[in-house]
Amino acid sequence: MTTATPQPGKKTNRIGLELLTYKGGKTTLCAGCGHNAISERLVEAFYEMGVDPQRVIKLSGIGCSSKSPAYFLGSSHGFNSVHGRMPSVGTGAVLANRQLIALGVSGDGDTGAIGIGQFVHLMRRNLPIIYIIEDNGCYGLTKGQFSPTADLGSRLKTGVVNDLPPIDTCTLAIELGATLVARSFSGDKKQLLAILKAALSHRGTCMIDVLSPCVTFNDHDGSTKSYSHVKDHDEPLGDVTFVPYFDDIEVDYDPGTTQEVTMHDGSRLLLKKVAENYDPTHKAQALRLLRETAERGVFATGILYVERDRPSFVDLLNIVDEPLATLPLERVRPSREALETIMESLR
Ligand SMILES: Cc1ncc(C[n+]2csc(CCOP(=O)(O)OP(=O)(O)O)c2C)c(N)n1
Ligand code: SF4
Ligand SMILES: [Mg+2]
Repeated sequence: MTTATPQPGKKTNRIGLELLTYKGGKTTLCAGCGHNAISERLVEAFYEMGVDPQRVIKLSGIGCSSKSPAYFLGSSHGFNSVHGRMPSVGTGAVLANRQLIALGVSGDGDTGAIGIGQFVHLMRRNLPIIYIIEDNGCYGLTKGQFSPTADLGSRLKTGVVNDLPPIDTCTLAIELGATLVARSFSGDKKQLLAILKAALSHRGTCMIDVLSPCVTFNDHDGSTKSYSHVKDHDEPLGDVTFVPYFDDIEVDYDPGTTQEVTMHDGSRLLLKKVAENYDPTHKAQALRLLRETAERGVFATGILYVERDRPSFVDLLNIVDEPLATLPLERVRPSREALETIMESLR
């Protein structure tokens, strides 16, 4: 547990920590990169929710996006893994210590290309993890080649046209079993912050695809992942408001147009609908919406799908509450008699 001696006059959160405690190293990413804005929202979300940074493990693969955990939550645990292999490292970490709050940061290349096999199995397990894809439609770190989320017909700076259809990671995540799926835009501070806070209250896999323009290689006319294109083609499902359990203030909303989802810890997610009759707990409807908006060339943003009551992977495995990582040897090593009984049963 992070200990804090609040300084008089310094603003702190509900566990007595200053915003500074949630920051990380100075970014080495390009100025204006969407990934930097996502790091800033993560700092705010963890601070405002009063999460103890020492309970957090940050996980990533390889890419500009995967470098970004160095720029927030400097006192948390961290594991910068091999390209596309973050899901298996994260699964191991959560199973070894179920008390950890796991935050995975990946890129559209790290997830959609080399890591797609690991990604699909992570999504179907409902492991408690927040999995963010910082989605710029290209391999930023290796100079901007198309990634598998690049839209059909989008153009590189060099004029090369993408002639392959994209993978929609939100569709994939919903189809496979992730229990909170959202899409947002790095430039939409309010929406992204509310989604991150909701994710921190969810018990299961949260997959958040954040459109995050690469200003150096993919921010020109002809790109569908540029700031101007995303701004013009963002179709929010409505306003997302998040009320944490410890901050149960009255919210003024019209029940006819707002859906309330109570999260596991008692927090409330209020989804003010723009799209008539959109129900984020209805899987088929969420998949239809993604297909229909993609056909029109727009990005539906907000909480696309949420399922509250599915057991998480750690519950399914009946893992004891006490972290396996801290159990003493005598409690994890079977006795000689137990081993002999097992050997006997295999004869
Ligand atoms: C095994 C392996 N193959 C290829 C690479 C080269 N490589 C490094 S990052 C990267 C893609 C990164 O793209 P993305 O995940 O979208 O991150 P971004 O830089 O766009 O944020 C590639 C292909 C590598 N590091 N390791
Ligand atoms: S190359 Fe692109 S993705 Fe990488 S830091 Fe620069 S702007 Fe961001
Ligand atoms: Mg990328």
